[in-house]
Amino acid sequence: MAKLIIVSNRLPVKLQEKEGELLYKTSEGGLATGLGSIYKQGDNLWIGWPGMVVEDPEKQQRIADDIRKESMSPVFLTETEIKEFYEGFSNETLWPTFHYFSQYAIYEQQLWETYVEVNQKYCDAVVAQAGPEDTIWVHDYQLLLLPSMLRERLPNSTIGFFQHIPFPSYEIFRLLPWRKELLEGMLGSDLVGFHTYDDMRHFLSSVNRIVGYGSMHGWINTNSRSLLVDSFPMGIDYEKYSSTAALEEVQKREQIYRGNLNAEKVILSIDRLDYSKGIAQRLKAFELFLEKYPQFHERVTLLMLVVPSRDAVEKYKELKEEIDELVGRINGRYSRISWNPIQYFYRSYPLETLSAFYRMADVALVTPMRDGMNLVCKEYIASKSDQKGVLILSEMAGASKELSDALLINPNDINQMVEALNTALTMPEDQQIAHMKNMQESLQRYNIHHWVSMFMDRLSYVKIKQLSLATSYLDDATIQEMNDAYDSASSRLFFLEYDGALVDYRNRPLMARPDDDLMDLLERLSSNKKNRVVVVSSREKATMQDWLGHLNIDIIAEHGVWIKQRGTGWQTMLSLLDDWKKDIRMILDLYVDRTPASFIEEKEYSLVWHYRRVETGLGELRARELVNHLNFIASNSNLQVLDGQMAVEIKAQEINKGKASSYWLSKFPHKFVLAIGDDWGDEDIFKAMPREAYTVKVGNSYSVAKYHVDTCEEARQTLDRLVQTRRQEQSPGALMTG
Ligand code: GDG
Repeated sequence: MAKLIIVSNRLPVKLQEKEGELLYKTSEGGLATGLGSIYKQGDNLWIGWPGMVVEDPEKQQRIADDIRKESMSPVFLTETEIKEFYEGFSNETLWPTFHYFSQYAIYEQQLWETYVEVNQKYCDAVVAQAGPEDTIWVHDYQLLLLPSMLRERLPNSTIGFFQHIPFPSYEIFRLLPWRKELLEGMLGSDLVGFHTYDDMRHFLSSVNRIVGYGSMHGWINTNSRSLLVDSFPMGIDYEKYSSTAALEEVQKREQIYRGNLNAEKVILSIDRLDYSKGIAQRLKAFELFLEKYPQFHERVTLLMLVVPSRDAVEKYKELKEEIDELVGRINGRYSRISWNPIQYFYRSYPLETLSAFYRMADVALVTPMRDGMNLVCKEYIASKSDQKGVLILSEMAGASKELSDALLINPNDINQMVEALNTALTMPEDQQIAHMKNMQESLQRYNIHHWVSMFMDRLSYVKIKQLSLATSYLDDATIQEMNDAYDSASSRLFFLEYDGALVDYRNRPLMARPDDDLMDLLERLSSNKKNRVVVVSSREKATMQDWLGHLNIDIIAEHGVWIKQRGTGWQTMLSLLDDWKKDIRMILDLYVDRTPASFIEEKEYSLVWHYRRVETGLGELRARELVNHLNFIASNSNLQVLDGQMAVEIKAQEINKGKASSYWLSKFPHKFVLAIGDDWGDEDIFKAMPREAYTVKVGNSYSVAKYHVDTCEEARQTLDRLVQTRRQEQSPGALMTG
């Protein structure tokens, strides 16, 4: 039966060795907490690092056997890998960059290389366990390269990727020296998920600007596949937190702690030690609050838990020192014999204790500078059995997008934080309950099970959609079949689109001149008497004449306005008016004025506005505007607007490449037909072809063509193979003398 394989840097277990005995302790952290409830179902498996360096192969095997019973499989990392891959590239390069602390980021080639190697190690571990039907769900920023590594080894597998931390804006992401490789790594997925819409749009914008793939409603087309990017705000195991909070033992603990704290009101703060969590800023705000509102002295205590994390990394050591100093300073200034304004603990606690703290807290102060989601604030809400309590939440946390009933603050605005504390501590109970109720209802519905099923449903949907969009890849078997059909045919017709199918797109249209190899290929193809080769283009006839006019081929130029049969001159079969051009030209000129680096190409019966060299994003924006504008005008005339590759073209409606191609089909015998095209306009050619024709699209976006190849190079190779296998036909003399 198909299974789900979860892959993350860390397994949800922490391995320790005490006096020769191996101990397995459940690990903290949002991801571990979040997925804890699903990976043990059925044959599901979680692959990751068990949290301890183990070099002895025998011991490694023992660990693998032990945790297999818990549906886990280990990836063992060496001391150096932990240092360079985990502490180094993941936590000192990616983490600060993705949390908008790029001034803390280090860029070291050695760390990057280890990051690549370790991602490869995870890939090997997954490939060793994965069956062809399995779904692989990769998690987080430590494994950004894994989806494309897996795609290479398991091309047909279902791969989802979820990023738990923010995805920064393009302006920040572009600072990374390995930005392109990282994005390409993620693009191996079928579905890429983020917590928020903002993360998603930042990712799409980086993909567009750095890798060059645009997107439509979250779909990215990479030329070889389509994948979806979407947002999935992660929920918590609501039931677990609300039922733990209702336990008698937890209620007893709450009473004991409250008595010990000796404070009327408790403000709670819980985080992993991290500069992104805004712990120092929060302390400063609390200090100012005590200064500004002395009436709360001896009445309010800030209970601050900081869970030790990454303390081998320099920046975290510095942060720990800063927090220690601030707490010392504030307590030194305001403490009384019977009251401490801050109770600070640098350690982690069992769930029941945490739950008692959540119950006890009158206010939860969750003020990260940046946070992908933040689960602590959600757990606080779920633990509030009596619905009393106030959440102060940073608008920089992903959770703020859902929890609009919280007091939302900007963590950089210390005065706003101070006022929010006062508002929270003085909020009437009925208001607290109203807000809490709304938030509880929402979190109950959008819980962790909902999150998992949303992600998995979407992943299945992507797979189905991919199949319905796909044209089959032109594989060796089909090429062989095509060769045989070619071989036995007494007459053959070829429709070959020039730009994008025979020749790659270039910045300037005139730079895409045919190269020697292409000339040679066309000559060889057309020298066979049974072949009739038609090169199809939207280009002007003068250019086509200049470039290909001397060959023994037929040409369709300007979408079919002009045609040239071999051995004859150019002719147009349409008596078209071009008096519309003057008015449209004026509109296009306006767009050139507004869009630096765009330009107009004027053909005899059409006009094209090119935006290939325009700043990414701006060109697309203007093109949308222009298409709308022109469509409005075209609806009352017989003009047609083509939204093409980095160009918008407007032409008379009755002209299209399909109609022109039909002329050849009606006039010349054809026992074998091959049509190759690449873009929107070429669909007309495919549609005009007889059923038995071979129709091939370059690129893998939706098409009526039967087959696709990925590049112009492959299209040329396909033609080359036809000519090569048939060489004997063309030069029988060579055979006789040979
Ligand atoms: C990343 C993203 C995103 C904390 N102290 C103790 C303890 N915890 C548990 C909490 C909570 C988890 O740790 C912390 O989760 P967060 O979401 O706040 O933060 P990260 O670990 O940084 O997680 C984050 C998350 O991934 C999920 O996508 O929300 O933005 O940075 O569950 O309860 N648990 C126990 N004792 C403690 O002392 N048992």
